[in-house]
Amino acid sequence: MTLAELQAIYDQPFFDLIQRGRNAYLEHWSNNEVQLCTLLSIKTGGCSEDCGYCAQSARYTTDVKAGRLMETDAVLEVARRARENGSTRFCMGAAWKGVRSGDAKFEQVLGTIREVSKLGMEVCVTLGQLSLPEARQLKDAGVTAYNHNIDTSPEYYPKVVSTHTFQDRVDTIQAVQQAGMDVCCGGIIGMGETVHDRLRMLEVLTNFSPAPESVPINCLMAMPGTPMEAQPPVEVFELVRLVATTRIALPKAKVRLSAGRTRLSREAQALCFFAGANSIFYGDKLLTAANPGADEDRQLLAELDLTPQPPRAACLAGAR
Ligand code: SAM
Ligand code: DTB
Ligand code: SF4
Repeated sequence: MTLAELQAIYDQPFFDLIQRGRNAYLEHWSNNEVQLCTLLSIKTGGCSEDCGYCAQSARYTTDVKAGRLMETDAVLEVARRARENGSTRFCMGAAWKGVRSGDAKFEQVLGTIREVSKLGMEVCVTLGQLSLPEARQLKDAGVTAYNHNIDTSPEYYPKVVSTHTFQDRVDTIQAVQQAGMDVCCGGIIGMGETVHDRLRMLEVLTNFSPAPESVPINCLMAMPGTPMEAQPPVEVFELVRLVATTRIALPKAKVRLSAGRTRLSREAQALCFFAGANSIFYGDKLLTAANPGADEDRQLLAELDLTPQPPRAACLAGAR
């Protein structure tokens, strides 16, 4: 899609926009299902990169304590619990600039993935930059999707990060596509960017080939100690508009209402679901920051008559 097309969609009267989002959703998805994904930070903090929003960067003094790479058994325990609680996707994140074949830590993660993938959930990892060999190894180990966000427009990106480029992000995404993994790619709003930047980000996403399988929309969680600690919260109707526009532009993608739900009212979240969001992070913690409690989310979904999306048949087939 072109920027002008996206702008025209976004600028419609609010209720026309969310109705179109709902219609695009109904055309492509089973009615009223929301995918539940659980996140786990398997390697927290101490990251070499300077992403201005991130509490895990070693460059900022934040509340995050750097940790070591988690052992496979400890990860498996969390993954099993996530599955028992109803999650059908498990996403493991590492605060790394990237990964390289042959590196002992990467080998350890591959071993962990081989075990987690036996549980019958979609397996997602987010480990930073990689090239084709690493992408192929991840795919062979059982990863179904790789999360790597472009985060904002190409123009605004250098204001957010200086230690790698927007093109570096795109190169990693291309390697993931070449290896045949699903791409999970979205961004953050509320970092001081304009609506134009948000739509430019969507323009880039719609021109990926293939289109991303899922699109996380994060609202900035202003983490104390980061350069963005004083950013004001996102305007809720701007979030709903972006969700609807994403749903219309990428009708087959899972649109994941991601970080920042702790600041959203139940009513605001309901509007996001109506506009086309059909996935959330589920469980009390994101990577380092808070998420609504699982009980609270279960209750909200029940009151809205939303049901958890079942796991994909292909994932169940591999399950023990
Ligand atoms: N290091 C890897 C990378 O940069 O891709 C993986 C982990 S990184 C924490 C994953 C994503 O989390 C980022 O791309 C960003 O979109 C999101 N994120 C991190 N901190 C955030 C914050 N404070 N608020 C909202 N989203 C955030
Ligand atoms: C994504 O887009 N959001 C998730 C996941 N992909 C890895 C991470 C959100 C992180 C929020 C801040 C934190 O927990 O530190
Ligand atoms: Fe490191 Fe990823 Fe955080 Fe950037 S977003 S500082 S690469 S963990």
